Amino acid sequence: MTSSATDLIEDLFTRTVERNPGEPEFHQALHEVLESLGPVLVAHPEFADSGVLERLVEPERQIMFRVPWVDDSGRVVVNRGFRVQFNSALGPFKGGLRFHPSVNLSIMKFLGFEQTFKNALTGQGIGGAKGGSDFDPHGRSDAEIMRFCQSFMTELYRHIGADTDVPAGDIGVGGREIGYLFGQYRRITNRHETGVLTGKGLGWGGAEVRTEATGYGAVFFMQEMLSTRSERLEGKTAIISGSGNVAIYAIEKLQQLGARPITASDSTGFVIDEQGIDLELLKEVKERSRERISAYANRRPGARFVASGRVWEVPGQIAIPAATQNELGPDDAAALVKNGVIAVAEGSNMSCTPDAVELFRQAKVLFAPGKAANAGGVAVSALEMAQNAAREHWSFEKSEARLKSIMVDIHSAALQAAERYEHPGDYVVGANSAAFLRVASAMLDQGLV
Ligand code: NDP
Ligand code: 2IT
Repeated sequence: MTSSATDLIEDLFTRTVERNPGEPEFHQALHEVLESLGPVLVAHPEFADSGVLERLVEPERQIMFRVPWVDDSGRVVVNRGFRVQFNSALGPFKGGLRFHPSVNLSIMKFLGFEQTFKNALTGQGIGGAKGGSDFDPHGRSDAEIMRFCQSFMTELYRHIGADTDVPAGDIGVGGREIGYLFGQYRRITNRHETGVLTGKGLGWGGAEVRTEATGYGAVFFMQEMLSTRSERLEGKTAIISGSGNVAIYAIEKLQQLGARPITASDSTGFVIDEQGIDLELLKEVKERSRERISAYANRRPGARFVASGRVWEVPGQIAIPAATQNELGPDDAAALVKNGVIAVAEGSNMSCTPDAVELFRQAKVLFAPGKAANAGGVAVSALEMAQNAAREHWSFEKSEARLKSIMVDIHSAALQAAERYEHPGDYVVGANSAAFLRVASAMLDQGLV
């Protein structure tokens, strides 16, 4: 790489950190992307000349708003709502909503920035955004969830639309929440505008496979990575974290393809089940009765609940973190490597810390960043938008086949870009370079906006 490209990147990173103080997750995501773009910038000097990078790191719009609501005891609660509309060069803003007490502007910006690149990788016409609230859904009644969603949408509705910005789910936002949000949008606007949200119910505009898409997609990506080393999923022991949407459907697809997932977790601890996770029981505990993960071990002979300890210390050949950002640090990576892990695919966004990723690199572990491995969710969201626009409803089989081919394409695009930009086999550099090229080219075509 030439020193001018390195200088440009370092200078931009320093300036961006200075003007966005106190946003560590955003800085981390920015650093990971910028540090891999050197070779692309050398090959395409036109991007530096037109200020594309400076524009890419600044969200197009950031919205923060008050969300007042009343809990079941009659008390007024005030939460903060966010929507960071990061980049719409490739299509309407698109990305999930997260309801979790940790939500703040830094987390929204990191997720919106990542989403821009992820969505570009899918090859579809979708820009990048993220939103949510510091609302904690745990332990709240259905009525409280509904009142919160209605208040949240009462502000959000004016900022979204099928051709403007299309939210979906993320942590703490699943089918139930999307239903309440859609209901309020329809009531306020007097429009049954199916294309305004994705992840809808199957009876009112939702797409087959959207629920399963992120987990299934991560497993398809894992399958592609393994095949580059003539390895197969069959017979592999898999270590999974999380027990929400992404984890559950990663486990389902792993089992269908002959692997043996043996762990699941939540914020209280993890379970280990050497016979292989009982998927029906996990769905019962997490999707239907919304209990803590220890309830799984209580009902499953032979399974153990571990309250303090790290799921990454459980031996396995493949790993899919599927809970939250920075859930896998350097000690965890070292434990996985020591136990012989051969491939890690991020189901959660930015699951691994930079030190952990570096350890995987050194140990030649196949490593897929979230923006590539978990892109299946948003990809099927874009298929949902296409079906809504055409007033169609595709079969499960057709939708799953489309998802699979999108994941195969993302894998080969990342692999080819890694090769072209001097880091063969490095999916981080490959995914960042391929995504950057697509977004940056669109921005260049569209002039200074
Ligand atoms: P869910 O809310 O369905 O599940 C989240 C799971 O992760 C729960 O088991 C939760 O445990 C655990 N978790 C969340 N935060 C923490 C934390 N701070 N510490 C420990 N455990 C935590 O969310 P999803 O499965 O949808 O999302 C999981 C990850 O996947 C997120 O990073 C999300 O951004 C990413 N993702 C999701 C997509 C989707 O389509 N849903 C698409 C692409 C990426 P607990 O209930 O105890 O908090
Ligand atoms: O992180 C993500 O890609 C998501 N939460 C899914 C976004 C979407 O619009 O389907």
